[in-house]
Amino acid sequence: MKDASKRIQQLRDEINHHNYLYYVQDEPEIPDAEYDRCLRELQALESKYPELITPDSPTQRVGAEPVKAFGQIRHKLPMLSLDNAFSDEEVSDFDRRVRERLQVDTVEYVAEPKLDGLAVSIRYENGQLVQAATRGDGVTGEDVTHNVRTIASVPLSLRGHDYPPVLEIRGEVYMPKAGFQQMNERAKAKGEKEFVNPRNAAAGSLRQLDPRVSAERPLAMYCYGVGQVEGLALPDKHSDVLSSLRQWGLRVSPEITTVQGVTGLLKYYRILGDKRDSLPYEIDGVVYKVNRLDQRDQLGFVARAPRWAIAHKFPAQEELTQLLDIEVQVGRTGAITPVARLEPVFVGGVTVSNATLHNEDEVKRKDVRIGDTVIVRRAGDVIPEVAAVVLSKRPKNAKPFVMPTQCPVCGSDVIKIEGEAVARCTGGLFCAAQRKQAIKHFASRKAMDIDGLGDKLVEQLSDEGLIHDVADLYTLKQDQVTGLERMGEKSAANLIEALEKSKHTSLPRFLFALGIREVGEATAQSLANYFATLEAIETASLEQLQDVPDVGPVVAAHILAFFQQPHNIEVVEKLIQAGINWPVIEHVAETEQPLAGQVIVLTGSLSTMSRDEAKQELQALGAKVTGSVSKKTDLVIAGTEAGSKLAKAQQLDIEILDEAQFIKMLKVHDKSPG
Ligand code: I6G
Repeated sequence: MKDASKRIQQLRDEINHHNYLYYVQDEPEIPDAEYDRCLRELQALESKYPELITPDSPTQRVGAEPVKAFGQIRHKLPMLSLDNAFSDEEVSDFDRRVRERLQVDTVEYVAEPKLDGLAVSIRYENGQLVQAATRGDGVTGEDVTHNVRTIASVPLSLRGHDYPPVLEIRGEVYMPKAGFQQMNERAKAKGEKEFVNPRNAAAGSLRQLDPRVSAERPLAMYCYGVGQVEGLALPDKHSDVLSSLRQWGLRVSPEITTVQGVTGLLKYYRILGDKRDSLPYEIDGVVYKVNRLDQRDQLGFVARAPRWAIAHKFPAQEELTQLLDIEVQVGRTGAITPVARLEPVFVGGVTVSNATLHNEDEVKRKDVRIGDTVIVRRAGDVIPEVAAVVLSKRPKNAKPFVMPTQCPVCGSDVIKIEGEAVARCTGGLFCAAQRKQAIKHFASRKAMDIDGLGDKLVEQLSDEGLIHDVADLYTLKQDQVTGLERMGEKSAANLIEALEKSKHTSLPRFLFALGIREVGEATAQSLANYFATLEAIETASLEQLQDVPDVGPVVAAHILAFFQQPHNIEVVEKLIQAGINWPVIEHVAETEQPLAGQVIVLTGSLSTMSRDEAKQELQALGAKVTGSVSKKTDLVIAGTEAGSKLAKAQQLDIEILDEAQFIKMLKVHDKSPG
């Protein structure tokens, strides 16, 4: 027992020390795993000797029972509020007033970030955390001791021995941006309501009756000052007080610094403003405080705000405004995004009149309706978004959003496949919004392989109005192309030649080139194998499409929707008219294909063909080519330098062919190259 007691104390000291290095110094010394090991050892010892548990043990952050209601705590010293400055002039005025009252030429200030969180006061008696309260109305706050104890960066006991017997510290509890994002992503995945911003999330988390809930929330805290202090005099400068707090294990922002005069204040404001987006937490401004405490006493207070401090605010990142309408935008890939048209509002430093609503599910989840008053948020360079609706301000005639069934750009059907969040325009080949993307894909190497038709040239040809859809490519004349940026006679002639050459293709390549959603190379190959002709694919039913190996309901729905659009069919016909052709595929029923149902893995490099070519050969014989070896694999084809996949195949006793055997197999099925 004596040994256990000694070890328990040792572990507690060690854990507290590492907490200090991690949270206060921001310089962890040991890996997380080692820290966890110490904590687990302590937990094990304490459960064996429960009589040795003390409230300040690092294992005792979460109290056992939820509270029934929040108690009220009267602050021994009021928690003040701060005056605000919104411009450089207002900061200059503040500095002038301070200098005049103090009758000095220049003043030393401490400049600090103003975190967008929740102000709290935490009381330590003889170094032990005994109480924590919210600011409340500044005189009385709520008792949140049980929840503040769960915040890992708040020490349960102070470091060292030279702290005042009574020390009340003041600071801001906040939720780091990363933690906020993760929490909201989790809430979203579960279909739960998300928090509007980290501040609300911090407030909601601190105001939990059950500390186990708070403990799950990623809260943190920075101290910015002191309240009641008894039994020991503190240093006579604020900057030194903050250093003392750090020494006692309390977390103080590393961004805090001393500056001289108004020039120093404004320079700090600019520097922190530039850093704002890259900080791991949200700040809504900076706070300037006179550094010398005797000067503070001289300056005193007006009403509830000190004359010796002021908050210099950044432009707000959230504002209220009216949602006038919801329109939809069609993206390059056909994704249809609802966009809020707003009564223009100044937010995040710019005037915002449009904000994204992401997708239909988001609109439903946030219950956004036309006519609502909404919170618009613009943080940094991020696209402005409608963060939430103010339901109490909803007018009676607020109108729910209805996703259009026709694309507003090209009139094709809009479909939303079950399980997908995004609705899409199905006029991929024709829709002006998707034009450039469709042409780039069509020309790409694995599609029509049009040599020399890169992304830049597609942009130019589209912007010059020379092509509107993929079929227009085949109407291009050399003299139309000559004279475009970096296009001389020779390059133009080469392009026309490449276009001619591309006309001789294969059905799988052509299908892939159409850019039907979810139809990649392998699916295109399977469709060609199964149906043999384009007409058969164009007219296939949903059920027939699903009979193709690898084509499930989602892929089938995309294919069906694509060929149901008259505009897409028109473009396909224009392409055939232009002379696109492919060798006739002898129709082979899937069951008659020699490798039907076989799952094959290619690994290592082959000397006679590329992996892509080998894959196509195998798929043409009905095989399914996959990327990893498993029990479901029937055959592995191993070229030179085959590594772990070959080893796994040997281990699983799967049949393996080398390149020579593979070529022989293709020959047997009359599919050998050359
Ligand atoms: O609400 C506050 C946020 C940050 C503050 C504050 C602060 O310093 C960084 N400082 C004081 C003195 C007060 N409120 C009253």
